[in-house]
Amino acid sequence: MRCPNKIVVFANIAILLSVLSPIKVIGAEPLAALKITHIEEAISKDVASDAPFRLEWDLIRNEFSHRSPGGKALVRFKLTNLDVKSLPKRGWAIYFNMLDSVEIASPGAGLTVEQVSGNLFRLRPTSSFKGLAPGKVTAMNYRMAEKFSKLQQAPTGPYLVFGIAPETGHAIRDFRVAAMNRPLHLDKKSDGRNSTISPQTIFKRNQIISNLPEAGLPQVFPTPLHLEQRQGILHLASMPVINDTHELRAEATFARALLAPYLGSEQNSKATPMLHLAIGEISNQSSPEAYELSIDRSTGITLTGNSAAGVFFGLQTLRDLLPLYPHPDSGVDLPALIIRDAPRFSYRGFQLDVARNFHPKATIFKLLDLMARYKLNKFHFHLTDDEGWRLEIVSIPELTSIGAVRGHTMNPMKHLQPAYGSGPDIHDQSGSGFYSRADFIEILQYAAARHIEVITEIEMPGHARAAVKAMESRYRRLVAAGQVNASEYLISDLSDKSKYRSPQMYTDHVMNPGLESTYVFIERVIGDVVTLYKDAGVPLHTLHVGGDELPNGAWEKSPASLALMTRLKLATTADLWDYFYNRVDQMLQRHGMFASGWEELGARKTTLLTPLGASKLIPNPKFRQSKFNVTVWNNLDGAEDFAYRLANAGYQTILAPVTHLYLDMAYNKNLEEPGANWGGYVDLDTVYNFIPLDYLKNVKIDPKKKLGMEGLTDFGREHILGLEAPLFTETVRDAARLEYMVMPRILGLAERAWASDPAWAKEQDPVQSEALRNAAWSAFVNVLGKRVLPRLDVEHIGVAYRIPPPGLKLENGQVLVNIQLPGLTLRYTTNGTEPDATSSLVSGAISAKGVIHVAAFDRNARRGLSSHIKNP
Ligand code: TNX
Repeated sequence: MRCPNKIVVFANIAILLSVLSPIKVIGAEPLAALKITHIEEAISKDVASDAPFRLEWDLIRNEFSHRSPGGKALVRFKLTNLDVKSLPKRGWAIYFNMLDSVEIASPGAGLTVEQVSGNLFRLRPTSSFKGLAPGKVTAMNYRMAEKFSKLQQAPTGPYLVFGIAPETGHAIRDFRVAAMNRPLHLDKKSDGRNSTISPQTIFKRNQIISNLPEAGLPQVFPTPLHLEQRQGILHLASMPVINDTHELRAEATFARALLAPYLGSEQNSKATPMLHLAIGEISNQSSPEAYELSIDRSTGITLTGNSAAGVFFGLQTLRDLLPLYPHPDSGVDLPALIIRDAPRFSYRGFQLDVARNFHPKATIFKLLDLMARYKLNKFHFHLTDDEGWRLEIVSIPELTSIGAVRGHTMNPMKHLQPAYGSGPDIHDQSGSGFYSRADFIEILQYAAARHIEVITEIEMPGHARAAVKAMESRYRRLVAAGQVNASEYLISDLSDKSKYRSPQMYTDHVMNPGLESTYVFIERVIGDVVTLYKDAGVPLHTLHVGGDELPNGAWEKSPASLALMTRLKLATTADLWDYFYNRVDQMLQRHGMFASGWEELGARKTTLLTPLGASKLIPNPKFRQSKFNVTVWNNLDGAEDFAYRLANAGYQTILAPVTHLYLDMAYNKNLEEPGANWGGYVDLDTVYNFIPLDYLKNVKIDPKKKLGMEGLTDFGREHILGLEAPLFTETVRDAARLEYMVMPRILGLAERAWASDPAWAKEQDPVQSEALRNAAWSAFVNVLGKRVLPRLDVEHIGVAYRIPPPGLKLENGQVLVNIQLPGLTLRYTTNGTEPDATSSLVSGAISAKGVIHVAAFDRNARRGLSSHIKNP
């Protein structure tokens, strides 16, 4: 991973971050080590050299007042001139990204902070700035609109621009985010309460987990529907002859690849029983993904699927039955058994956002492999958003030549500006990038071979800034060239005076439904996507057409929208919304597809008469008869039951609640845990605890509010297609971070989506239910820690799953240690250093005195987050 700016973080945070962060943490570098360039020399050559400045940022304090009980953060920038020349009084600015808006820019010391666009801000001198002599330091304070509770809220990707070379950005590599003195800084009452998850709290949480003997653990993950152990074992001495049919050629190849490390690739038909692969009928199971796997001493291995997908997922089960470590010389012993298995839900999805930060094809392949391994079958590909358009559309090259490039420019018609710390360089690998036609076809085929459907998302009408800017640029270029049809694909009304602001702070990012060219554009994109699937030889059933978060106020002062509303006698912009999606739906239908979208696709914003003016989402009566698939993400603030209301109204519903399944939420509130927190914190057990068809049962809602909420009806049940875990990537810049956020939480999703409703979820008695849940949870984490995750280690796939921090407790002068994933190796030190692969093993209570640092390690000696405690 490349990062344009190293963040230097002091002291303990630095150590923690070094485990976690894609941001490279460096020690305090001596000044001499920094490459100091004469900035003037660079400017004269128009070279984007690094800026010879040090920038420091820190939180002064969170402030809580009557007017802002949620808190605001008072923060500070400090700038040190490391150049041999003075920084002039004016004619420069430092750009950076930041996820929060600036509330008060107090122009202290002649500096101010202002928003450029979206999450791009700049620090610049005001008229009272006196310049900054070499070696001198200046500082300014400002306020953020929210309290500071996650490191991700700190600025990222700073760079300096001089007015005399306004297109050249000089990265400020010496950028430091100061350590937070947590209790004082972060907590409302400055007493440390509630501001962190301590090792003691972790210990308490982990106490319900028993360390179970490996031999008795369930062998197959996710839990199969029916498993019957038989007498005896089947011994395979060499690669079996695989008996398959033409439709199962790919599965046979996959089976051979699975077995080869254990048995070599040479077949010996006399010595080894056969592996029969077949498509047949699995009794009482209608799912095409159902399979039956029989392992028998005399007949060998027989795997039958209702379709090839069933056979494929059955092979994933066979993999689970293989020993962890291959011993090619001694062959393989498999337990005699029969497994009859089928998924609980037909939709078992994972969503990846590659717009905010681009992720290369290799990462996608790795993810698809992981999905297949855990029997997930829908890859929702969030390819376009405000900060990037990542799919080559041959008919409209500007979408990627402009919309897939981020870097410094003052001219938004050239390419997009930096976002999420991508920095000034247009070659930043997370800021810029897209999948070419060939790449995308390869991805579609790779997924199809694993029985995964790729659901392509083209975001509209909001979250469309990359496309809006690219099309505006195209328009201006063609107008300048005197072309008559310059506006062919224009999707924004250039005379729009509407005032709105998206959650990502954009004010110019929506497609306009009043322009006919908007529909021409969408039709063209759909047409190109259809061709891509056709060329890949992969069936296309649906396109995800976005729909989320159109801000209030959009379209309202657009002459084009207003003209259309007058012409069609539409009363509100909500009617205009219906008109827009009706047309999009018709286009999809002409291609034989149905529309998928975020929940807003099936929602209508209404206004409650009492209390006056409060807005309420209702299932949109207009599209009830449609085949829309809606991905329901918002289960906050009165919308807790909206997913069920949609399903009850007849919408085909996919549950993706932010509070339980959003993988961009941090695991917990500790500052060093990466991720966002607007929807709460999502630990492994949060995902595990989700009860798909009765989730109101165990979510925290004010009981008074809960009373009026709708549960799922039997009619609604028929419309719940399944579950999806989305990963939005504002804070995910590289593969290691991505894997940390996905794994192991996605395994909680896999279990919920594939396995039957667990007994604890159905049990009505709360005490019983709790006891059942604790036992099931214990088994689950033991399976993960002893079978599922070690297999990835042993196969050297290199998945950087999160290794949790140990729980610690002081008792009778000893330190007790536990861990969320039993099976990981625990090591400790007593001299204040971080444990490494040679540190002492934890083999019971630790009686050593001093500050005890403990960390868990995987089977490749990769260390997780450490915890420490003082044993006086
Ligand atoms: C909301 S959830 C969004 C995304 C953001 C995400 C961050 C949804 C459909 N929209 O645009 O990336 O929050 O968590």
